Amino acid sequence: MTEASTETAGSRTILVVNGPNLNLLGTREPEKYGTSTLADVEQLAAEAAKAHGFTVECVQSNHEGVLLDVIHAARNKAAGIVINAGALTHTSVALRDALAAVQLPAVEVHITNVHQREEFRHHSYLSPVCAAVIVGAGVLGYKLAIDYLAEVL
Ligand code: CA2
Repeated sequence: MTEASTETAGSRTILVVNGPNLNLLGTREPEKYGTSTLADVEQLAAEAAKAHGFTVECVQSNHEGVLLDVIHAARNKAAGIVINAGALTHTSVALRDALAAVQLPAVEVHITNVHQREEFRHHSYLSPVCAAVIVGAGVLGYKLAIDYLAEVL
């Protein structure tokens, strides 16, 4: 079998996952999260991916179970994952287990510098199973995450 024929159909797709409340981006608390909307972030991600010959699949959900299903499905569709799990970052063993199970390179992104915020935001269940973590770079962090994945994939 040639190398090309072993490639899965979705191997140039990067899954971009946004968790709870990130649908509110650009509509509330601009001093904290900036003025870009979720649609802006998804466009930024798509453009960054395109520059490297990748495409993105973008999903936002306020429901942990939906996020788990999307991560499981990525196993057969995506080459890597960019994830901002929102507050679930600090609570969800289930999301960590899902990321570990799919064995795809993942980058954890946070718009804000969580280490400058409340103590409970300093711990992430996801960081130990992610290849890289980008915090505090604003929405630029999504582009940096895709640049990184394109480099290592
Ligand atoms: O800095 C980040 O990206 C966070 O993942 C954002 C989460 C927070 O719980 C994490 O600790 C850090 C909160 C997402 C809420 O998003 C909003 C956006 C605009 C307005 C209101 C909420």
